[in-house]
Amino acid sequence: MTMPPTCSGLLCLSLLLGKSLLVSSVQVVTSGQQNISLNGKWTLENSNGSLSLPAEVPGCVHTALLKQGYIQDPYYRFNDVAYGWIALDNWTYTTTFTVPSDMRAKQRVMLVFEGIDTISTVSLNGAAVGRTDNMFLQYDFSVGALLTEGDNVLTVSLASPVRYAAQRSEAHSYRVPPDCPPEVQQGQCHVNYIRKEQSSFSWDWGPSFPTAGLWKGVRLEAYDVLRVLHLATVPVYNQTSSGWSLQVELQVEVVAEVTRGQLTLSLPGLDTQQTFPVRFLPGRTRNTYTLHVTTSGPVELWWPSGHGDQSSYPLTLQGVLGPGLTFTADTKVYFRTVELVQEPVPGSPGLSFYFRVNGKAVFMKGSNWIPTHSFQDLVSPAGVRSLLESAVAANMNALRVWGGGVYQQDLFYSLCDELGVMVWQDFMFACALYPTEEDFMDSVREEVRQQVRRLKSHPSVVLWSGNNENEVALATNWFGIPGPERPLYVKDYVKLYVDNIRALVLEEDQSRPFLASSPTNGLASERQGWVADDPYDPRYGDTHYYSYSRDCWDWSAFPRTRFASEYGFQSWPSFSTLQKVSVPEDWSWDGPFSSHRQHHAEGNRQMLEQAGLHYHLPNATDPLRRYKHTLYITQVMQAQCVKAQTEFYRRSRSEVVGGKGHTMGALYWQLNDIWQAPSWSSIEFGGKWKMLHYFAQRFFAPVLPVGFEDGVSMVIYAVSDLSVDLNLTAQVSVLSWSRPDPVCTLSSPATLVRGNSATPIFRQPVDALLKGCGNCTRRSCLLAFHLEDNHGARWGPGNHHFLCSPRDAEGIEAPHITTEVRGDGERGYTVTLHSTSVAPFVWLDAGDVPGRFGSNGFLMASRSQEVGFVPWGPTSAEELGRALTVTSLRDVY
Ligand code: BMA
Repeated sequence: MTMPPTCSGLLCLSLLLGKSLLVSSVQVVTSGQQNISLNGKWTLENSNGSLSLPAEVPGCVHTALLKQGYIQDPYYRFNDVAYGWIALDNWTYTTTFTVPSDMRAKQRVMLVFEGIDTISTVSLNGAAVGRTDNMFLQYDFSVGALLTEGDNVLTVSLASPVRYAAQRSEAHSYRVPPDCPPEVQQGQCHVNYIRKEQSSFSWDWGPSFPTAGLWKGVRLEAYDVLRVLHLATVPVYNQTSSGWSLQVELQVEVVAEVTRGQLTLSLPGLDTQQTFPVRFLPGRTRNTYTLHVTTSGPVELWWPSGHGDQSSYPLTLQGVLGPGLTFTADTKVYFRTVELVQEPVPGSPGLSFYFRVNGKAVFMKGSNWIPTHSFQDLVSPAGVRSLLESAVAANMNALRVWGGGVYQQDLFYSLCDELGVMVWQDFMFACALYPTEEDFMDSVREEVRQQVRRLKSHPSVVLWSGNNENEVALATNWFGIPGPERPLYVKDYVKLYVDNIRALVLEEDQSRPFLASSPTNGLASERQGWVADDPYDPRYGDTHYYSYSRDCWDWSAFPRTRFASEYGFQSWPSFSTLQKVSVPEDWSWDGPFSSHRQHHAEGNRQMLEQAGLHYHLPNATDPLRRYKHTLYITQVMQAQCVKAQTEFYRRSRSEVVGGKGHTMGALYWQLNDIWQAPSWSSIEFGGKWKMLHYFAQRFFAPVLPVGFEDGVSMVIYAVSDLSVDLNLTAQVSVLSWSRPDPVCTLSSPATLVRGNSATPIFRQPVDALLKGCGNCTRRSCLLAFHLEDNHGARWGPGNHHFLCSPRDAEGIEAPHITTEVRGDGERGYTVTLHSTSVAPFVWLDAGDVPGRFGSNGFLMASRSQEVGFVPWGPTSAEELGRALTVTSLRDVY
C-alpha cells in the first residue's frame, strides 16, 4: 500500500516542491534535494496483534485508539486509570511507501524522524536502521542502500515506556530516587530513567498518560552534495565599537569531497550585505560567519512586552556551491542583549538577581508554562496562540517553560518573539535525581545540542536553566538519602548539570545566561559546589515558595526574595469545563470524582481551609448549587492569595528591608492546565480564564497602586514599570459595605514616582483614617484607591483593601444582580450589570461560550457597571445572554 504524503500549510508547499524544508522555523531551499513526507496514515499494532488499526502520524497510540473508537475520551471521568494498560504494551507503527527512482539514485537518502516517543527500534524492509531512546531528539538515519524499487516497508517498534523505565531502574547499581510518585497521583514509577516528558507518568496537576508514538513528522530527504541541517542567527553587541554583528551558524551535511563556493548574507533593512567564501568539509560540520551590521542608522531593538517594540529584520542567505547547487534561506533577525545581574546590593548581604535587557533592568512578570495536553499531537497552534495572547493580555512579559514537560514547538518561541514574552527555558529534568551512566549522558548531550541550536535564534529565550528543583531536592534531602551516600548523588548532579549540560550550553551559546537549577542561589550555589546549603535563601538567586496553611493575606509570611520564580495556590476549574468530563453523580465536593482529579495530597482540604480564613464557605442546601459555589470560592481564594503575594513582590522591587528585598521577578505557578482538574493554573484546560487570570491582568498592570497594612498604618505604594517619572497622588475612597457611594474620600500629596520603581505614596494610621470617616469601622468599611496625576488623569487600575475578612464584614447584603447583553460579534459585546447593593468578587461566567470578559471578579461598589466580552468564536448577544451566570460572594452563604 502506498500512502500519499500528507502535509499542512507552509510545510506542505515546500514538501510538494520537493526541495524546501523548515529547519527550526527557518525556510531553507536546497537545489537538487528531494523530500517526501511520510506523515499521514500508518498502521498500528499492539504486541500480540489483537489490536490493529490505522494511526495518524504525527500522533500517539492513545489518540489513534481514540480516533478509531477503541477508547473513549481519555480525560473523561476515571479513564486515565482505566486506560493504564496502553502504556504497558508495546506498539508497532508501520507504513509502506514508494520512492521514485531519481530520488533513490541520489548519493544519500536520509530518513528523518523529528521526534519519536520514546524507546524504539526502526526497521526498513526488514533491516534494522537504528534505535531511539529520547523523545526530545530528532533522529536521522541513512537509508539509501535499503530502499527498493517497489513498496518499502518502514516499521517503528515502540517499547512500553513504563516497563523500560522499570528495567532501567532495576539494572542500575544504586537507587536513583524518587522511585514512584505519591499515591494520590495514581502515576507510574521511575520516569527519571527515561528521556521523555517527565509529567507524562503523572504530576500533582496532571494525569498519568505515558504516551508512545511518532509525535512529530517523518520524512525522507535525498540529496547529492549537501543538506542544510540547521541555521541559527545570534546577534552580538560590541561594547567598544557600539556596533552589532550577527553570528550566522550553518550546520551542513556534505557527501562529496570538500565543497567550495560562496555565501551571501543580507540584511536589507540595515543596509548590510556580505559575501563569504565557503569551504565545507565532508560529513557534518558547523560553519560560522560574522556579518557586521554596517547601517549608519539606528538598529531597532527587540524589547519585552511593555518596554518597547519587538522589531525584527529579514535576513536572506544565498549559497552557491560549484555548478548548479544553490541553497537559500529566509529568516527574521531580532537584536537584543540580555544579562542576568548578580552583584552586591547596597545595604543587603547577598547578591542581586535580575535580568537586564538592552541595558535596562526589567522586572519579570508572568507565570510558569506546563504541557498544554497529555497528547502532544493534540496541541493546536490556535491553542498555543490563545494561551500566549492571554498571557500578554494579563500584562505578563515572561514565562518559564518548566522542566518537567517538553521543549515547546517552534511556533511557541516564534510567537513569544512576536509578542515580547521572555522565556526562561528549563532543560527537561524535574523534581528528581537522575542517572548518569554513559548511554544516558550521550543522549542528554545530544538533546542539549539539538535544543540549544534550535532555540538560540529566538530573542524571547533569555535564560537556559538546568532543571526544576533538583538542587533543592538534594540540598534539603527530599528523598532521605543517608549522609554517607550523599557525595555520590552530588557528584552525579554536578556531572549532569554542570560538567555536561552547562559545558555544552557554553560551547553552543554564550549569548544568554545559564543557571544550573531553579530555585538556586546562583553564583552562591556555584561557590558551594553547585548545591547550596539553602537554595531557598532569599538573599540570593530565585526562590519557590508555597504555603497553603498560612493566611495568604498576611504578607509578612512571604519571603522577601530577589526573584520569585514559583508560588501559588490551587483552585478548581469552572463547572462548564468539568461538565465535559463528568456526569451528575460526580458533581459533589466529597465524591470519588473530586478526589480522583485532585493529585495534590490534601489539596481539596487545603483550599477550603485557606478560603475559610476569610470567606463563609458555601452552605446551599441544593447540592449542585453548593458544588458550583465551592468551585467559585476556591477561585476567589486563589485569586486573592496570588494577588496578595504578587503585589508584595512588586512593591518590594526598590527597597531593602531587614537586609532583604530588591525583588525583580514574580512568576506564579502556573499559567495553564493539562486537563480538567484542580491545579494552580490561572487558565483552565480549553483556555477559559479563571478569576486569577483577571486578577493578574490588574496586579501585573504597568502602573499599579498596592495597598497593605504595615503595623498600625495603611500604606499605599505606587509601582511603575514605565521608564518615565510620574507625579502621582493616591486617591482613597472609604466605602461602606452597606451602601454604594463612598463615605468619604481623601488624597495623598503629589509624589514623584520614578520610572521602574515602587514608591511609598500614602501612609496613615488605620484608626485615624476610620475615625475621620463617618461611623466607619474595620468591619463596616473597606478602602478603594487609584493613582492620579495632577491633571486628574488616572494611571493604572484601581485597587482595594479589605479592613476585615469579608466573612466578618458587616452590612454585605444579598445583592440582586441583573445583566443585559448588547453588541454584535464584530466589536464584541457589552454586559451591563445592575446591582441592588455592594457586591464583592462579582463573577461572570459565560459557560461554554468561548471568550473573555474585559474585567471579572471585581468589586461592584456602584449600582451599575459595564463589562466588555470578547468572543473567541461565533456567538450572538442572545446566546451569550442565555449562557451568562453571575455569582458574588454573598450568594454562596
Ligand atoms: C513546584 C513545581 C511543580 C509543581 C508545583 C506545585 O514544585 O516545580 O513541580 O507542580 O510546585 O506543587
